[in-house]
Amino acid sequence: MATNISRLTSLLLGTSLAATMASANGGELEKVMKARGLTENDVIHAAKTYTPSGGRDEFMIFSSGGQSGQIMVYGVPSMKILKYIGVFTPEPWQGYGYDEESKKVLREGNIRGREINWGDTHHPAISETNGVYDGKWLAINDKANPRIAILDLNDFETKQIVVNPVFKSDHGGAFFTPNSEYILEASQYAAPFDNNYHPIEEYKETYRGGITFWKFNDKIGRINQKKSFVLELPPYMQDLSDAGKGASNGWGFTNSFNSEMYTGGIEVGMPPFEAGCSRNDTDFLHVYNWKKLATLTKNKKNYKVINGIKVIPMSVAVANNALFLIPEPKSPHGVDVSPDGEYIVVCGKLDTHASVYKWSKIQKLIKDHKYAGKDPYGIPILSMKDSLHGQVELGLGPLHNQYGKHWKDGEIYTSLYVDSQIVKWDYKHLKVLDKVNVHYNVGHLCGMEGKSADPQGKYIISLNKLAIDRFDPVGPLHPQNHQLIDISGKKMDLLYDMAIPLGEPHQAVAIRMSKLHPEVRYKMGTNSRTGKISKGKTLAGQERVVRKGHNVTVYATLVRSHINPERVTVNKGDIVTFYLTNLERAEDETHGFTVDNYDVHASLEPGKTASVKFKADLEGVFPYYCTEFCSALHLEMMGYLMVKDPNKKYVSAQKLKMKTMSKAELKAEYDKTVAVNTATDAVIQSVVKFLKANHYEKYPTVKALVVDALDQYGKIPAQKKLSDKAVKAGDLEKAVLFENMIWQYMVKTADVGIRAKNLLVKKVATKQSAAAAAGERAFGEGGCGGCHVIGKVSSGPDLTGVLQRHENAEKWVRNFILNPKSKYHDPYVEGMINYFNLRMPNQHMTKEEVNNIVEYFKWVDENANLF
Ligand code: K7E
Ligand code: CUA
Repeated sequence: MATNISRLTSLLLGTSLAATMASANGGELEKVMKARGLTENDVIHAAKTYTPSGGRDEFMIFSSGGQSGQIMVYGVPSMKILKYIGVFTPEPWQGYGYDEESKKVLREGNIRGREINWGDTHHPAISETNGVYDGKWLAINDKANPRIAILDLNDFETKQIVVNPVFKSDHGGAFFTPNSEYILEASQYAAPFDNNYHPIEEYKETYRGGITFWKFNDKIGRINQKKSFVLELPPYMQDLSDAGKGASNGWGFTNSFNSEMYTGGIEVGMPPFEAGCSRNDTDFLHVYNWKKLATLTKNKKNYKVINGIKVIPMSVAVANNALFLIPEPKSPHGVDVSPDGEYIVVCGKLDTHASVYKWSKIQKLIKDHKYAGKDPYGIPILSMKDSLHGQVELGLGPLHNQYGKHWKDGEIYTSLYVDSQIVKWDYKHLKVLDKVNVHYNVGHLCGMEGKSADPQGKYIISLNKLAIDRFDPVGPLHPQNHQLIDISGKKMDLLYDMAIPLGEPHQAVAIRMSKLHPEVRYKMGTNSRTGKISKGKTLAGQERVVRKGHNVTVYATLVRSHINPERVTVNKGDIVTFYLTNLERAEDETHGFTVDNYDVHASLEPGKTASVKFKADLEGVFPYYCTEFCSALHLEMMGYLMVKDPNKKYVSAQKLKMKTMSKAELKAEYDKTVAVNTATDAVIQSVVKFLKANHYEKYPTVKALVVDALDQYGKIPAQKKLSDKAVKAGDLEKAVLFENMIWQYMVKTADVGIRAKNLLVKKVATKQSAAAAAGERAFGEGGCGGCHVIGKVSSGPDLTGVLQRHENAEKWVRNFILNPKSKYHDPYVEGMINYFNLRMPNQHMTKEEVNNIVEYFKWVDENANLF
């Protein structure tokens, strides 16, 4: 491995591959490249994206999951998928839609009483402070059922869904204003704001577009629906939006694609929508002052209330100089405000140009009341020519834009749908700089914080619509393709194809990993969906079953490796609620819970309380169990729900006569179990002694493990008491069971304790040289550990002190590893072979690997006291 890295480094430094190959011993890399048909460029791309085991990424990507109604999370540059988060769609792993707490969130998304269990997610957005991503909250829209969802980036869970009460679809959301005051959501397909029927012939009079300004409370991360409002707009089919920032802070921008107000009608012999909607040469960019509009909602005369939300009529907005239109090339798609808010770049699908509008020019026209005309609804139109900074011909089908690190010099990237390219250009000096082919038909592109006030550069991800021949075939429905592009050099460099198997991810947002600080556990008893302590919070010792009429409530706890209680009997027809609290504090100790056949599931991360509820309408015996492989005794983490019919008489089955143990046998088993426990405890004590002697408390990660281990250990005295009590009562059978329980706790303690010890050894040992570290890896990967355990005699001798055992030992060891056979008749080796009944095999290590292993042995000897 180490040798490969040094070779790769020289590759990256530009040494020709052939020369490097010749000088490198073994030629392993060359062999692999040959076998897999990789070019030198492929290997460089691999080195730029490959993230070794345990390695971390620089950016985190939140991608819309499209029709899956979810959000997908992955890392850049590794492109490793980290999570799918249920948003508008049930997600069973996280219990989303299968436990009561999350169902409440999902059901907030009901529309006019109807349950909706899917969403068409398009545009995720991260909350902002001064226009910069702050890593606290994430919002995303559902185009099909106009809704916005809020996720908490503390635990990556969906916390709120709000339904737009007047829109019938939404596309231009979600977009945060620069201090997360509002989330903008523009409608798409115009429709009547009320819920009544209106004939299509009255389209111009009764169908409307609009923008909803969702008031956001960034302290608690929730939309306040009462303080939110809608701006009524003409039925122009509003498309994407962006909030102004910096110079244009307080304003918003929204595209549209049907200023013709065409209404289709293939079935009555009219040309289709696509023809009618693209007749005019220009459509309208909507420009509006949201700060002004917000103050208008303070006075009742400025708005109407429709379906419970305040709606500001266009006429009111116009009268208050808060709404303007500017022509833009026909059928535009993306509108993207520059990091300083001074430029607004619009790309039209049907126009080969990007149009760069300048805010100072727009502002001047507004200030001077210089209008080129008015639209049929009386909205002032500003001159396109006088608002433009300029236009650049980019290619066919420009859609979306992202800014680069050098945005001040004009660096911007645009996707070209029809040309299947990403183009790098200069929006200030209006020239094209570079193009790269993508595969195929790119929609959005995602820069690293590329639409914030502080773009980070480095990478662009191309979110392609078609994958065609890029991946192994999986039937007519192909995966989507996200392509990672390195933009750090002068030329863009396509690095990696990532298959997306979830839905069509329209847009993704990237944030620097260091801005995120997610939790590893909840405060004990937390209802994660509200952030408050659950009324079902149950601590150890408080487990109980409460019956009130037909309602049976089970207060249960889960901890490695049992669910308490383990038997619950109810009557057929009872309404059963299980409140489940995971008592663990240890990181990543999640338990799951389901009752077979009852379609419920909860994911219980450490500290969480969630509940499942169902009508026990099936008679029978239903196992319930933990659904996460949480521990060695995970399979035993189960119980029974027994549902009996109160109107039935059950005849008891004949008892089987089983042979039971004699008193003497029981006593022997008891003694044996106690002896095993005493021996196990001695091992634990030696580990504890080591941990204490080496000041484990100074290292937080080690300390967390020790706390968890002691937590398990602390449960032993209570069990011991029960065991002793059983002995006193003469019930050895029960005493053996309690002693077994003690052993289980000891195993868990030892399991975590030994992990802590290994970690601590690494922390307190002298620092490993690079060669010694490489040697340890070679030792592991070369299979040496199969026979040799450092510090212990295993199926081969202990290697601590091996460099003291022979004359000229380093050379001796080296030769032995490279050619073991040559020493089989050395008296010492012969003795070992006889003792272990094994011969040291030839592992075909390289000289460099063997040198490193010797360095590793030196490090072992320096730290021999630790093993
Ligand atoms: Cu697909 Cu932003 Cu909905 Cu463009 S949108 S591609
Ligand atoms: Cu808890 Cu499996």
